[in-house]
Amino acid sequence: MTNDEFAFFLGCLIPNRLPAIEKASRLVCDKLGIRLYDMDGASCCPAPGVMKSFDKNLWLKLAARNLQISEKMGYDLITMCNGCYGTLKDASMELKEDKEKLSDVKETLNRLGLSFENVPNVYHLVEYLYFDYGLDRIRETITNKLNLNVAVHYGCHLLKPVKYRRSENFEVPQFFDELVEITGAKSINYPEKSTCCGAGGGVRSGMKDVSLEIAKRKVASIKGADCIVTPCPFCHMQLEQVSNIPVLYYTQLLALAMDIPKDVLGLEVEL
Ligand code: 9S8
Ligand code: 9S8
Ligand code: COM
Repeated sequence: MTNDEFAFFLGCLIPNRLPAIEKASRLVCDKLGIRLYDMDGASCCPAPGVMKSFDKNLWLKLAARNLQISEKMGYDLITMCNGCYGTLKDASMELKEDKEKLSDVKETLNRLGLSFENVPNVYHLVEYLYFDYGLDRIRETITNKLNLNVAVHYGCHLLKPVKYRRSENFEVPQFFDELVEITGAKSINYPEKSTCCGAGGGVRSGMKDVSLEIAKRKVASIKGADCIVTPCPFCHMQLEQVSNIPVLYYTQLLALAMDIPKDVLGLEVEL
């Protein structure tokens, strides 16, 4: 259990492509009393489906350099992105569980003049809100109940690998639906709810057509929703390309339920 203070890992996509997600997340965390500290010198996590598939050793060392920054700040690390979570959580667990890997990584970081002693814990903001912060405390901040039907998309790295994730049921998870429903919205079921958005693992860059096909099939299976809600900027960007209903990141939905005005959030969606 932490005391709601974190090193805030932004990753690449949110600051470069989707700054409104950062804005909503900072405002929401501020309301919830969660303090976020910027990580000077952080790099790409690096992306799990891309870098980890090519070179596990380099992947681990680059991830460890980011973990080292959070350790030196004296906080655990929190991220808004499934992919960043996939890398940094899994890297931190591997380093906690494997002494040989840890000493190899330490040696590399030492050569760069960096000391690395204690591997920090890593959280995904959405997982943290549900499993640690708690629905009851979030509920107290909701002043504008939303009358919306929502298609919830979890994405892959929030749920897998199961040994490093916290969901109660990995095939039919509920925690994100519950987080969505405390805003007053209703999570509707749809056939492709548990599938990948089609972007991850380098598919969006390497096989654009296949990637779009997967996203289209997913979105076409959604009926009767006012919007899609995601916990991942990469899924967010991907689904937005093919959706004719708005795609919101979770903290944007929560911000609306906290009655934070749309223009403050930089949101132009009609809901
Ligand atoms: S960093 Fe670089 S490409 Fe990205 S957003 Fe999330 S995954 Fe980590
Ligand atoms: S991007 Fe975000 S997490 Fe992933 S690999 Fe499958 S789904 Fe969309
Ligand atoms: C998806 C990240 S969120 S990656 O493409 O699998 O690395």
